[in-house]
Amino acid sequence: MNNNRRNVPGIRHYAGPAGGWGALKATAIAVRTQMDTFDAPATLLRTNQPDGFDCPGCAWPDKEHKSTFQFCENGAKAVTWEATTKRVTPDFFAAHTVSDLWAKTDFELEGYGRLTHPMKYDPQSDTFRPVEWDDAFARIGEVLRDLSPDQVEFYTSGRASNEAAFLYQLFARELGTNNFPDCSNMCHQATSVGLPRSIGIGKGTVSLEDFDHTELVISIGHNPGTNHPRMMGTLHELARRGVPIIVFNPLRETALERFADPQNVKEMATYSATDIASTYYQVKAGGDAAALKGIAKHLLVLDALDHDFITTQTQGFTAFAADIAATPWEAIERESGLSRADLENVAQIYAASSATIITYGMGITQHNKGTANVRLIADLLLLRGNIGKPGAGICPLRGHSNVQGNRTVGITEKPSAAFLDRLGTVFGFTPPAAHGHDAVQAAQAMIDGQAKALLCLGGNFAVAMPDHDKAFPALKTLDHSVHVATKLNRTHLLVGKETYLLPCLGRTELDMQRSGQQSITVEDSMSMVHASSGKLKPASPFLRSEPAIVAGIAHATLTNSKTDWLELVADYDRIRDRIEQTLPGFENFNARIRVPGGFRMPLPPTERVWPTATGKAMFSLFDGVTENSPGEGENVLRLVTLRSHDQYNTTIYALDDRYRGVFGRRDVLFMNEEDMQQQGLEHGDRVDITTALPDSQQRLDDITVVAYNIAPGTVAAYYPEANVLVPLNYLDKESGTPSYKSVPVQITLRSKEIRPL
Ligand SMILES: Nc1nc2c(c(=O)[nH]1)N[C@H]1C(S)=C(S)[C@@H](COP(=O)(O)OP(=O)(O)OC[C@H]3O[C@@H](n4cnc5c(=O)[nH]c(N)nc54)[C@H](O)[C@@H]3O)O[C@H]1N2
Ligand SMILES: Nc1nc2c(c(=O)[nH]1)N[C@H]1C(S)=C(S)[C@@H](COP(=O)(O)OP(=O)(O)OC[C@H]3O[C@@H](n4cnc5c(=O)[nH]c(N)nc54)[C@H](O)[C@@H]3O)O[C@H]1N2
Ligand SMILES: [Mo]
Repeated sequence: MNNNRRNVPGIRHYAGPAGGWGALKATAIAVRTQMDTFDAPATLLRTNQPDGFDCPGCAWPDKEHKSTFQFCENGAKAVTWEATTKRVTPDFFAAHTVSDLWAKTDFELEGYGRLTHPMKYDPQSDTFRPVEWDDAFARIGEVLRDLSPDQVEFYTSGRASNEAAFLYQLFARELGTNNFPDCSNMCHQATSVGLPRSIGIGKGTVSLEDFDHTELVISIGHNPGTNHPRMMGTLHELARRGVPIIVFNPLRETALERFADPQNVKEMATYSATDIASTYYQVKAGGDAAALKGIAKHLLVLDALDHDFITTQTQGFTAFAADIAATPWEAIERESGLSRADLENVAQIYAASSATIITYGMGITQHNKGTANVRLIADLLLLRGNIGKPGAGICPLRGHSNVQGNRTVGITEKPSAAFLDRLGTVFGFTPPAAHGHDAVQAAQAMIDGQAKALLCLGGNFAVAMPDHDKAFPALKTLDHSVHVATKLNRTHLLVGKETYLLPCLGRTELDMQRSGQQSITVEDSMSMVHASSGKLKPASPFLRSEPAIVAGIAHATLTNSKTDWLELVADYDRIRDRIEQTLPGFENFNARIRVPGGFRMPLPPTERVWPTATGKAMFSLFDGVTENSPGEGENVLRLVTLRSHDQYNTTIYALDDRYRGVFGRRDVLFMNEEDMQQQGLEHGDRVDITTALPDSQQRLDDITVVAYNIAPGTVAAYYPEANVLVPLNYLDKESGTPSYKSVPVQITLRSKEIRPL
């Protein structure tokens, strides 16, 4: 590392392990700034307990939801952010016009606190004004009835409960559309499309118990120290047991290198830590397919295959093996940025393991060959029979805490005919058969003027999407937008002709309906479904639950519905009964969620039953070794957009990214020193970034270059600031997932003067 670097405000080298005392301190700060400290300990202790609420932070499971409280800094931030004592009241809105609010940062907007009252935008005063719930429902119903159903987009963010999501999809389908853009379209859609083709189901196959029996973990393209913090406990345990953990990631992520477990008294007392990755390969962004092909290539040479499994359980092996054998090492090395010797080494370790788990995240899916990437991971596992045996399997790290459950209960723009049939039979209507819009298609429909209304069950649709310059103005042309939300964000400020802001209860809060206190259910990354019951006093007496809001709108809109919506939400057991009648896997739903820990959804591949078209697990063919669009021009680098340690998607908790050594700012571009030298750049230089794709005019100005331990050829910047650089049509054609992790960019020097903070 170069020791003669200039001093750049807010940029410091971080030398310690992840976790440890730093994590405890950060939690204390989160509590102090957001919550009444008196309530905080009790609230945090209820997270992921049998009678408590499910952590809204991530979808990593807990040991049967029975364990003692698992400390988790980012879980604590998610909880305190929701349970904050700050409020956004009608008085607040009266004092701030929407134009004033637009000038605030995303960090400030959410930082004002919880929404307390249903609001309607008033164009005359340019403010949101309070409205009565029933008036809002009646007017929304009137508008929706007047539109053609396919002119309405029903967005979902994956925090919604199974109960809310099920009612929401029923409502949209009774209205007559399958337009279900959702956060999953920007996230694990490549998994939802790729895995069914490979193994017959779009979900991971491992359970927490499998981690107890595994002999090798290969971790590709995810950052658990920040995004799946409870997974660190598992990785820590494995590392101490001597299980090799091989990491593929262009950035050196601190938590994957060294972690001090705050639950481990000895490590805390002695300021020691555990090495996590046994080997760390800094693959180029988008170079994973090449790396996976390299590993497979050597495995074939070693003949370290499970021939019996391949013969009896799979199809497509011959073509797969021929393609791998024909892929030259030179191409593999060039595209992955890794050496043949390194990849052969991984193949050898893989060959020696009799039970392997491969975990992966956005580093795999958010590419223009995301679906093909996912399938290559499945291929590598199939080669050694690593699906459907203890200690082995595929483990996609899901995003939002219930994004998987949302999909299970019907949030999809491409529903199966069997599901629609059943839904129609149970609820007495004919659901629309035509496929609807995903997230990018919904945005495009708004840009083209075809979509007239947008309903958002949570989330921050416009900001999470690529290409803000196109998406933002499009939202403002809508006739009607409705946002069910806990906190204010920028999407809400993109007001259409008529816009409603409907405040809802969060996970942590007590949900009382006519029959009494309610629980909701969620499904975690490992297909465990369990109940979650909030206990805190709601942020305001005017809040309604998400199921109640959806039912309220549906009741007001669908005047001929055979469903008694208000009866359904009076007792969520009734919603669950309907889910049980509609969907396989929910037998005895209400009884089974009353057992602590809940139950697991059926996962046929774990028993080597493959619900694919052929009844076999299917090998895939990855065309070549590269991404689709290499970009144009000189000095093109590949931009990765990622999350800091202090954010939850578009929610910015604070401006630090402790483990990457960034404090009090987010306007940075991480860059390898070799690339900097080649382009004549210095640490601290200010640059402009432009997208290097045909016809693209995207740019992001005045970003500070930070010398970083990142693979050469790869640069990284924060999401959502860098979303302006991602073209809306730059995506994985198979799944529609935007290529947030591989945007070809060029960098030009703007100023050598260091930007003060
Ligand atoms: N605290 C917190 N928790 C969260 C979230 C949050 O924002 N904050 N978000 C939630 C959601 S919705 C999701 S989807 C997950 C996201 O969890 P992650 O999948 O961990 O998401 P990212 O931050 O986007 O990080 C991706 C990682 O992939 C690496 N990477 C980037 N490109 C490539 C590549 O081409 N190849 C490889 N091998 N690696 C690459 C990056 O360096 C980074 O370490 O986390 C969930 N949990
Ligand atoms: N460049 C780039 N873009 C990305 C990504 C990336 O890696 N890079 N990642 C993508 C991914 S993986 C995802 S999942 C999407 C995320 O997209 P979204 O899910 O749309 O975004 P969030 O930021 O999670 O939404 C935050 C908002 O949700 C609301 N909210 C919070 N809790 C609740 C609740 O309990 N109920 C309701 N109704 N509302 C609530 C609050 O108003 C808050 O402002 O972004 C995608 N965009
Ligand atoms: Mo996500």
